[in-house]
Amino acid sequence: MTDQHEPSNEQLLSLFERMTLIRLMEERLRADAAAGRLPGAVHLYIGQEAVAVGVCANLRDTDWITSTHRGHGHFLAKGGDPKAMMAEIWGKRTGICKGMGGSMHVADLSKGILGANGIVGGGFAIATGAALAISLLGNDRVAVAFFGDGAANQGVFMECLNVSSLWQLPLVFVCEYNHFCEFTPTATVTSGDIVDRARAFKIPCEVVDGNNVVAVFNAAASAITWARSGKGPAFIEARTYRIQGHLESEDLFLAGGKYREKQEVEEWRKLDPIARLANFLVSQGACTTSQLDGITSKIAGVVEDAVKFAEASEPADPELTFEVMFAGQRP
Ligand SMILES: Cc1ncc(C[n+]2csc(CCOP(=O)(O)OP(=O)(O)O)c2C)c(N)n1
Repeated sequence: MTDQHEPSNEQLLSLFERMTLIRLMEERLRADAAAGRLPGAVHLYIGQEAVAVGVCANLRDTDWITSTHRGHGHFLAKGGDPKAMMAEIWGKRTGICKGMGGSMHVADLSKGILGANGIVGGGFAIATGAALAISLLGNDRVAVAFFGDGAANQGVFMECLNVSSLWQLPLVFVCEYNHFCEFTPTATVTSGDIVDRARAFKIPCEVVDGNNVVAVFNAAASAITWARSGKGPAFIEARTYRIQGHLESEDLFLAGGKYREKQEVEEWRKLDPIARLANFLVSQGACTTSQLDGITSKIAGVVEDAVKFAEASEPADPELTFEVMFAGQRP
């Protein structure tokens, strides 16, 4: 697509901070889900933080993203408010959707976050529509569709590859190849390589190590520059791994069954994107371990404040249900 855009040390530290925010928010959600304190399901993004952060670091507030059911990382990476996200997941009226959407629907239009989505593949057409709007309005925004390797088997993916290429839309597809579709290893339900589907539509593609935030940042910088300059869509496949279960209560679904080996998870833990970035920064002399520890402690405080805010907030207003479900017309 275009040449390299290496991040500065300052940018690398900011990537570390944003990835740490996602990780600590989710570690806390994990603990609260296990303790039965959260209403509804949570799908955690632990291990995939480099993808959302590496891509969104190249975006502006005015750019659009669509997300998935595993959407906390995208929301925070794009600048969503941690307190408002936490309160939403807790089902509180101070949440970003007034507690009506929960984990799978965190959205903030003021930050260009068109929403997490409980419909697998639901983000493709929304992002394509946003990119069509950008194109018709003639501004220099871009739209990014984050999606999973499972979603790539939905038919709408082909439709959106086709029209975005045909109409040269400013759209970047970001496939997060985390190796699983719920409890099914992707390789057992996917023919060929997902990236070849985009290539067939003459869309420029790059496959990157999704646990290396610098690699993702560079690929995203090229893809976003390409799309923003009116050359049409671009495609990134980020190879990563889902460390947590499909959702936090997956043991109830599995009823003793298993779909992967513990050893495999442990091997991927060694490629933890946050630890890798920390090692890189320290080995390059870009910062010291104690500086990184300082960032982590600061973020732990942000997470604590978000939880306190959510806990202290009032539950969602049941009356609002009619308004948001029936667009003002009560049955
Ligand atoms: C249209 C639709 N079909 C099925 C489901 C059930 N479902 C929820 S998540 C999921 C797997 C998605 O896998 P992938 O797109 O790879 O995302 P990941 O969970 O790995 O992040 C499925 C089949 C759904 N939510 N929506």
